[in-house]
Amino acid sequence: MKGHGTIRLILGALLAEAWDIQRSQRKQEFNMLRKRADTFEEVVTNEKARGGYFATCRLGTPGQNLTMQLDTGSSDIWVPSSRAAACRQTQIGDEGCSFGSFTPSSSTSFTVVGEGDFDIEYLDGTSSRGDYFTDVFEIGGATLQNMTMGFGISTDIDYGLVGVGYAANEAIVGSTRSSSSIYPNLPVHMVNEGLINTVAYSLWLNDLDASSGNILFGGIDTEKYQGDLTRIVIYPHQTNPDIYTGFYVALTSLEAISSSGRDTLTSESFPIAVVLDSGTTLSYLPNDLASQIWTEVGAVYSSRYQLAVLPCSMQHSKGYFTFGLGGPSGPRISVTMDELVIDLTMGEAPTFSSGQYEGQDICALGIQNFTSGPYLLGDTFLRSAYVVYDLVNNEVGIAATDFNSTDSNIVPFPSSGAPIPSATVAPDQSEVTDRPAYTSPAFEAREGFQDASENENAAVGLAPAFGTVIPLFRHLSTKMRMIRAVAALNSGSAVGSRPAVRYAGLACRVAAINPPAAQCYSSRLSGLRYFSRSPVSRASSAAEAALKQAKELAAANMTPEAAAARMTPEEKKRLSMLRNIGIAAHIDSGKTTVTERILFYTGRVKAIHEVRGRDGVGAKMDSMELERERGITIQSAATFADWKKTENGKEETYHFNLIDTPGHIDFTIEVERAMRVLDGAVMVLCAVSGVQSQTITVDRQMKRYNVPRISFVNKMDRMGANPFKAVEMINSKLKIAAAAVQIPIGSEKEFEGVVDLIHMRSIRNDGQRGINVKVSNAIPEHLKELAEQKRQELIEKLADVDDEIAEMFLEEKTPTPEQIKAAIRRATISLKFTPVLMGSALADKCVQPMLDAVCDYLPNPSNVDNTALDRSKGEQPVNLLPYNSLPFVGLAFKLEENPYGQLTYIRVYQGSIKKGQYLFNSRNDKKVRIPRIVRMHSNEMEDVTEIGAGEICAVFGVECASGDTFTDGRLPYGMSSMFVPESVMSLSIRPKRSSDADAFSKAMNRFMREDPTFRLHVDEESEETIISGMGELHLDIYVERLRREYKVDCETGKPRVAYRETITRRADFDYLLKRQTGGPGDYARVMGWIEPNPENPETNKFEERVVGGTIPDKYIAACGKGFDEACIKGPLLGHRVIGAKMVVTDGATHVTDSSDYAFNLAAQMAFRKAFTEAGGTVLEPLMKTTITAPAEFQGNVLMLMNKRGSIVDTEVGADEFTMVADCSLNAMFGFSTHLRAATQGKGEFSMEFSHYAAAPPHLQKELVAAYEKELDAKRTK
Ligand SMILES: Nc1nc2c(ncn2[C@@H]2O[C@H](COP(=O)(O)OP(=O)(O)OP(=O)(O)O)[C@@H](O)[C@H]2O)c(=O)[nH]1
Ligand SMILES: [Mg+2]
Repeated sequence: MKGHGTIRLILGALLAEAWDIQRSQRKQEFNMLRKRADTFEEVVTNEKARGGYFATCRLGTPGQNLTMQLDTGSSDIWVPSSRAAACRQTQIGDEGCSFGSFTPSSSTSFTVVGEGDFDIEYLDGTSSRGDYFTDVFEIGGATLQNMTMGFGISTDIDYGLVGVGYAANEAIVGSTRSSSSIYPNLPVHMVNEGLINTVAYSLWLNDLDASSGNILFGGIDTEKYQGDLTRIVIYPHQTNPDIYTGFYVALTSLEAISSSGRDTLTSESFPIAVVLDSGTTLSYLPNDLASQIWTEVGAVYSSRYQLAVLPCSMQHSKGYFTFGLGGPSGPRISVTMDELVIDLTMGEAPTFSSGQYEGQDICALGIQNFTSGPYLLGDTFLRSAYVVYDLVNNEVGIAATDFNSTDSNIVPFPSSGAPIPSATVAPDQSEVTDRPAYTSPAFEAREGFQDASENENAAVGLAPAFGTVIPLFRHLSTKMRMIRAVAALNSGSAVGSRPAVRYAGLACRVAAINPPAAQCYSSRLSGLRYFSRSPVSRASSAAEAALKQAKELAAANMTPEAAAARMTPEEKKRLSMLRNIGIAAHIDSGKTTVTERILFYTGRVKAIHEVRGRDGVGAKMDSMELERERGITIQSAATFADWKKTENGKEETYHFNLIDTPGHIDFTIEVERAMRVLDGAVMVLCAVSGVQSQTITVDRQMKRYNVPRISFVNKMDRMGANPFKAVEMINSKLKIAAAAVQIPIGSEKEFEGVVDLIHMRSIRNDGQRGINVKVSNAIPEHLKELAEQKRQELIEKLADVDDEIAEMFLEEKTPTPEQIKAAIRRATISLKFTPVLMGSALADKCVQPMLDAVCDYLPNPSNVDNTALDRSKGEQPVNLLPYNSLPFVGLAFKLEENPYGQLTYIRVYQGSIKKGQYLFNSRNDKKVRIPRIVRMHSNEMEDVTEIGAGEICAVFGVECASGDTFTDGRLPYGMSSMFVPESVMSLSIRPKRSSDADAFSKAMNRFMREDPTFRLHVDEESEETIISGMGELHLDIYVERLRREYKVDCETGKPRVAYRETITRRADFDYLLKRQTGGPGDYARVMGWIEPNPENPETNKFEERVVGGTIPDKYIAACGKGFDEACIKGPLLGHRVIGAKMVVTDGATHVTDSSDYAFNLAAQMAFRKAFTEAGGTVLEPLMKTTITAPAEFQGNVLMLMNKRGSIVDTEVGADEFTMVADCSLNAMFGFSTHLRAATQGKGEFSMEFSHYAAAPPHLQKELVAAYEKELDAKRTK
């Protein structure tokens, strides 16, 4: 059958014309060359715009050229009439279809044999009707007299078809037409005419990027496949075992394989009768199997396109599927992802407008679902399988296609009924009747499928040495790789696209304007065609059903208003007492120390242990051995606690979920994800240093996720402590209104407590570890004036951000403590203000008032806006409300492996979950059972049976990715993901002992799963495993963890910098690619210029300004892809090129030798050649480096810095100075040692990526020379 799911486009007449001329000239040559005795070979061309393989045929006397689709799913040849209405759309000149159509009056041998008897309809609802006629038909050099064919007078398909299926499947069979008997169709006629020996042929479609393949009548070509050709039986007609109607074979297994593992996918329907159908663009499998495939690749169902779609970039995924046919010992065909990601359009690809793939190009997945048979293996499968169709023995021979084949070794079938040459029969085919139990796979491979990005930092799977084999990719020659790489960019991006050539609708929408789906797929099948089941059922696929159900639900009594009205007073109370908070700040400001006090005062820990404490125990929240040793936090840790707050003599219990985050920039992702899910934060500042470099980073993160904060100035016991400086710095540097709500009583060593400016009272700590809080209405006499002044400042600041206070201020009224508190709460929650508290965690002073402030000023879950994206409404944002009675929506924000298994942290946004309940991952609609729910207390956990709306918990046994949304299946919601910063540093790594390879790859997989800023890839050239991350410390920690947690000692290379390349001025190019290699050559000429991209120095741009069509559009797209490809590996160092623009203005083509490939290559070469002239430059990352050290070392530090970068700012405090410099990352390796030496170990520094800038000339020279040497070494190897 033809084109189910075919993407058809109305091609411009120009393009079609060029194509036709080219094809007919080539064909003549070809036929003369390739004709062999007993076999006939015809080149078939992959017409992506029409979703099928086309051959050029000749009809009539004299011959009329027609380009016709080759279809193993039907059995008739038919041609459209030149007068058919469908042809008017694509007409060239006055008459005819662009792919050719038939004019009977111009043929002297035309004879009508069945007037009005021809009537065929295909599975996608398209049809053709008219007469049967006989005439001369030529294909592949074979001429057939009196071939019976259909004449499509009334058709909605504008090209002819050559059906090569069983004759018993002809449209006429079983119909009530006057001459309803079988006639010899093409393969049978070829045998009857003595042209071939048996009714059999082989089909080689080659890979998606190759534009052509071939059909070989009467033989096989042993050069076109790899491994053994295996024979399996074709299923006969269901009710009559003597009749064969289609190429039904048994699909008996399916495996998904990627770098992260391998899954066996199962189906209720195994063994599945699948039709091998070259006329179908995509493949269609039963729902249960298709949905597992979608889960593996992260495809989503688009109701707009009525297809499972995925980002086009998934074509780079290194995962693949292995199809097992004909039982356990039958042929196995692997289909890689680059064969399964199909462009939706020939022009600009549509993009996801929201959701997890927002902004990415949309492609169709090559495997779709049908709710019932016939299931089809179409071109997306057949390209990877070399198939021999033996219609006499009712067998097919299958082997993996050799994409790389350039040779031919044709073996004809010796006689009629001879078995397929060189093929062995699959044993145990009878075992295919065993139906395996349907089980949900663990989706081990899913993670690996997602490794689809193509940049140098991307994880593209582990080196084969570490247990991952990536077949198919490994035997490719260099040329093949080139060609594949072209396709790798084949995402229909904006390059040179003509807006007119766009997505034109699926299957049957060429002529009709937006027909409803049901109409589109309606079945009007005539005759006894066996593919008669209407795919209307497809519209009610599982995914759509879920969306429909969700819509109904929304309409029902599930509105937030309805839920709010139903909310019980207990639930209202529960919510108002809940706080989800994070502690975030600059390195070493005392976050973990503060958290330890919180745990102690709330009774969660019995004793306080210090970070780097003498007792050697370490703080509760720094549970990792490495954290305790180094005295730094590496991973954020979650805990929960109940805080009893007393207000006006009344005690109330608040429930806190709390996350302590690391301060070091290398672990910034931990802060990022905490901020993504928390409702409020405590920003800790050092009383001496105030706002520091990391405070600024953390501030940015809080702002990114709209997180309200209170500020806590810690270390008030330190020499030089000055909380007011910190307040001033928050105002000036973070640009957020801040005012102290306390002032210190005593300072430095004499620091004893604070004056609460709101109630004008003093607060001191008392008892063991300050466990008691003593409040007194007496303010020390010497502080009264300062307290009044600071209270006034607080009110004035509030007046700036709060209308109510502003009004009172104007009216010169003094607000009451309650009014002040209410105003602070309003202003804090609306992100306009932060109240500043102070104390000393280490000295156990004034932590409790900070906890009261968390209750007073930070929001409860119902005070913050959390939104999800409604997939059923084009990803429209919808508010989530933390009511238990609403359907469940939660976000998995962090994954962690612990001794008990995979732990997933979930923030529950609405609804609740119970232990044992099922949830659905909204990314892939996969259902998971939640066997265990816990609340985390650092590395310990407490089991709970239920968790309510607004809470944070962790669950076991859930396979997902960080950032996945879970629902209870009632809402089609997803949530936006978080920001993941770029990594700037990488190093090569290798386990010292080869026996550690398994443990190494296990560890790496885990680290990547847990930490999105940690990436791994294998350098294709050196085959080295390269890890990359946020900095030296980040990578160091992982190497150390490998050693400790996995007992794997590693050798690491020198840390490397992620350089970039760019151009600085315009340079013209005129490049001619002309190669002749015996067969068809390569010819492309491109002219234009390259220049720095004026719009964005970080991105590249391709522009087409060709006038007069010297380069046709399709080659323009190839040029664009060539440019993109050239930018991946820059000419200077092989690093990515950024900020370049290529403009193509002119060029030339050759009738036979020009191709996408040639233009792609020409554009690449042109770019590379012009690069030097355009001032090609190496860019290096500059790091914003902040150094703080005692003032006496300023001179030393200045000397250190002079060599490394330019100083941006220096601030000299009482006894410390802070220097900010933009430094070359390259110069900063080993800096900590130098800084330690220069400051007697008292200096500190932090580093954060700032921007890319030109590397100094001497460094560029050095780098380029080293790269060239490396290349030379490789060439001579
Ligand atoms: N003098 C003084 N030192 C403190 C205070 N609070 C914490 N420290 C010390 O500061 C150092 C860092 O404390 P941590 O609690 O680990 O700081 P952190 O912010 O959690 O550090 P990272 O998580 O690594 O960013 C430790 O040596 C603490 O003992 C304080 O109030 N006063
Ligand atoms: Mg810490």
